[in-house]
Amino acid sequence: QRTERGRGHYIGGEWTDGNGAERRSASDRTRSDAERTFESENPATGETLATFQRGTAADVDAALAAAESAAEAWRSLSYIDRAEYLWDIYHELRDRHDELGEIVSKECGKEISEGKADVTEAWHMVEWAAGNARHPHGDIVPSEIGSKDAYMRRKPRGVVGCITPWNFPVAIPFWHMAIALVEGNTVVWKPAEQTPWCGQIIAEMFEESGIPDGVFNMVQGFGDAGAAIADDERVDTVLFTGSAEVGHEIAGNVGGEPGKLAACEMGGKNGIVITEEADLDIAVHAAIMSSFKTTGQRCVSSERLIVHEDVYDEFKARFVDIAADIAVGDPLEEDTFMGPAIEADHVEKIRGYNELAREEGANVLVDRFELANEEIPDGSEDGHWVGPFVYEIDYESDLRCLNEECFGPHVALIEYSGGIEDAVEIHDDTPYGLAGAIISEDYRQLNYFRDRADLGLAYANLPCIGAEVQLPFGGVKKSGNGYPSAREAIEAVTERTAWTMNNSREIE
Ligand code: TXE
Repeated sequence: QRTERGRGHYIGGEWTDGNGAERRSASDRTRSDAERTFESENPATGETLATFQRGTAADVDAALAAAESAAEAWRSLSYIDRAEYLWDIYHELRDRHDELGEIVSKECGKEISEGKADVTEAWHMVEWAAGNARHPHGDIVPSEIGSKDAYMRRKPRGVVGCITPWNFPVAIPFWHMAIALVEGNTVVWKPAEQTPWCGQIIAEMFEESGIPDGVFNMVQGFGDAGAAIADDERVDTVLFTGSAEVGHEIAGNVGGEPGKLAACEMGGKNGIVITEEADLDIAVHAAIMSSFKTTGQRCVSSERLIVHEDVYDEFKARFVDIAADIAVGDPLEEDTFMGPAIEADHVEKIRGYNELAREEGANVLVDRFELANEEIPDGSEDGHWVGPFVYEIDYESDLRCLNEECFGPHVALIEYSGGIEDAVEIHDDTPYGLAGAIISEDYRQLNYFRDRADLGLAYANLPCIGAEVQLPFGGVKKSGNGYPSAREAIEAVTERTAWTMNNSREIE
């Protein structure tokens, strides 16, 4: 089988495989070809899609130099002129929606409608960021002195480093980059190592848009390349979406550098509260979607269902019935609900959390972790298959299975008694605080949850998934440290200048 070779990194308006000796240190030159490349894999089949160049600190260095030298000319353009390049990409995303959606499905295993939704979300973000170029970018405020004007004006921070995960390989990069670019920053981006093909296509879109050389740069590779971006003093803002471990490391390092900012969005141990006032049709739908869509691999996926004792038995019976029967299979088939996990290591991580739950006292209700042979699509035996794992467990504060993110189709049912305050206490009893939902017909319970639960994204009578680019997207506690995404990212990629101007000849 022929393996396609990726085009390498996109730096300063050129594709490069990064093997140029002039940009390599002596130790880089002695590395073997195998160490310089990595493979993108189809998680549903295990087959290699293409081989890509593995970026090094030297490649990041070249990309940052290109971004720095393009910065002055780029920030001098008007917002509207900068946005023109993004509008080009917006049309491209729309025109190639289905084709790109299929590539997302192939490279990250999402079932096809979700693959396409990833592209839809990307164009929503680009539309918002480019449209925002025509909106006000500051404030005019009253001054304490009659003859004085007082403004807040925004200006770009400079070079923005973007580091993104594999689970939304098209949407999340645009959540970071579209705003950063329209606001006048130049960008160095590292896509996730699991989805370099999507990374290459996005870089090609920027190339075709005619954006000036060096404004957008992309380096393929692993965490070492990500760290080289995050640690470099030429980077003014780091936008990161990924694991809590890496996000906190980046935020911690950046915290030691005055003038540098990091905005990081990490995972969650999200919960859905189903009260005694819940409509159970809505509750079951919301819980199924939130637990199993994207094979549980969304930062907002739910791994805890906190259910009132009055409705517990009925909810459990209905939820378990559907989970036991969910269609796991070929992500390119329209009737598949759940595709595979992203990679072999991740299957082992999920296995570990399923076993941990058993050790910690779980009563397992559905265990489809090892799929039956007939469930695995023909010719896909090497895919990274996992099925739903559902358990009930007596709530205890320090159980690891109720505190740590599994990032798979692994979900706990927890029965509670008492009022909404008791449910929210359990809900908040994790180190994370990203997303959560409440299912209830009582507006007092909804409002209590909205106002008191520790989270950044609260859903009422909806699945605990989905995002609106017009709203902030991020969390509290271990889940968030600034907003690298959507509307609020504007704060991380701009400086505010307080401008006061004397309009009279009087000297104060
Ligand atoms: O994340 P990483 P991974 C969670 C989820 C998952 C776990 C690990 O629990 O199981 O994280 O996933 C780059 N400096 N989420 O390994 O390692 C890396 O190359 C700078 C939740 O995918 O954080 C990739 O581009 N960069 C999450 C990006 O960081 C580094 C989505 C994310 O990789 C780096 C993904 C370093 N030291 C995982 N190390 C969500 N919020 O949805 C790695 N990277």
